[in-house]
Order: sequence, then C-alpha cells, then structure tokens
Amino acid sequence: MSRVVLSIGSNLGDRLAHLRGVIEVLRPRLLAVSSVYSTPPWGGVPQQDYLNAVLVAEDPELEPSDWLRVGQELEQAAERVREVRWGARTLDVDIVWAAQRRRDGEVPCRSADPILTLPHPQAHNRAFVLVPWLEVEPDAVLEVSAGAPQSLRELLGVLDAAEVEGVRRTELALGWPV
Ligand code: A4P
Ligand code: MG
Repeated sequence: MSRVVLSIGSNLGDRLAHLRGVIEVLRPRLLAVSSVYSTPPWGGVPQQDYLNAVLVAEDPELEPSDWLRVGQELEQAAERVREVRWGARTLDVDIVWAAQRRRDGEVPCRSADPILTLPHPQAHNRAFVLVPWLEVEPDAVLEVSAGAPQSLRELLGVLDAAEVEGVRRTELALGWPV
C-alpha cells in the first residue's frame, strides 16, 4: 500500500482537459486535489505557461513503481510526445513523493534510481509543485538530498520571490470532489 503526491502539468492543447483526464482515471484513489495554478515555464525552455496541480492519492495494491507506470500511461493517453527535456507537453505526471503505509505508520520512500527517483529530485526547486502541495498538505515536509526534513513553507522561502509569485491560483475546476 502506498500514498503518493503527484504533480500534474500541461502546456499544450486543451490544458485543462488533460488535467481533468487524470482526475477521471484516478478519482477512486484520490485523497486531495489542489486548485489549478497558472505557472510560467520552469527550466529555461521558452514555451507557453502551464496549468499545474498537485494530487494526493492512495491505493492498497500499488507500489511506488506502479504509480510511475500509471503516470506514464496517463501521459501516453494524452498523446504526449517526448521531445525536449523540460519542454512543452500535453501532460506531465511526476511522482513528487511517496510513502509505504505500514500498520505502525507511514515510511517515506527514498530512491536514487534514475527510473524512479524519490522524492522527485527537482520538487524542492519548483514553486509550481510546492505552492499547490502546500495548499493540500500544509504540514507536509520534504527531505532534500537526505537532509533533515523541511516544511514546504521553508523550502518556498528560499526560492526566488518572483518565481513563487508567478504561480497563480485560478478558478478553473478539475471536477473534484464532484
Ligand atoms: N523519473 C525518475 N524519477 C521520477 C519521478 N519521481 N517522477 C524518470 C516521474 N518520473 C521520474 O521523465 C524522464 C524520466 O524520469 C522518466 O522516464 C522517468 O522514469 P520524462 O517525463 O520522460 O521527461 P521530461 O519530463 O522531459 O524530463 P523531466 O526531467 O522528467 O522533466 P520534468 O521534471 O517532468 O519537468 N514548468 C512548469 N511551470 N510546470 C511544469 O509542469 N514541467 C516540466 C517537466 C518542465 N517545466 C515545467 C513543468
Ligand atoms: Mg516528467
């Protein structure tokens, strides 16, 4: 059994429809869904703004590697074409954070495997991840490079203020919970 924090983003085609498609597929497993945010492109590749959101999901059957597969299937369903690293895409699904649920509590996953790196190696650098995540899990903490856990607010505090302010909450609806 695992619980995951997923970042979803789109900046090509019908961006909102791509994000809503993820909600439709994951609906039975969703615990929380952030607002939709309009975000400037991160990573230096000139491209149009993204719509981003963060989801918290849980499934008794899925391991973290299964969530990666689910995310990639969703990307393929959105007819995503892999071209430029950090470039435009119809849908990006990243596993930001994952934990195994045990009877005695929850154990965060750590992995340096390039196939599935956990926590996501760029999560702490990305206001488009931290701002929506903070909305749905205000008490969440993230370990950066095996360091001490830091609150999302602390991590946002060291990012460029203009980048954080560029992440703007919209009134767009993802259709969750209804
Ligand atoms: N991979 C390893 N760890 C993970 C993980 N935790 N979650 C591997 C998801 N995938 C993970 O990803 C490359 C490989 O990373 C996968 O094969 C997977 O096994 P990809 O999605 O195929 O390639 P990519 O997306 O072009 O590169 P990358 O480095 O994953 O980019 P990101 O990190 O996905 O960033 N700006 C804004 N505002 N909003 C965005 O959503 N997204 C990106 C993409 C760039 N800029 C953005 C946004
Ligand atoms: Mg990705």
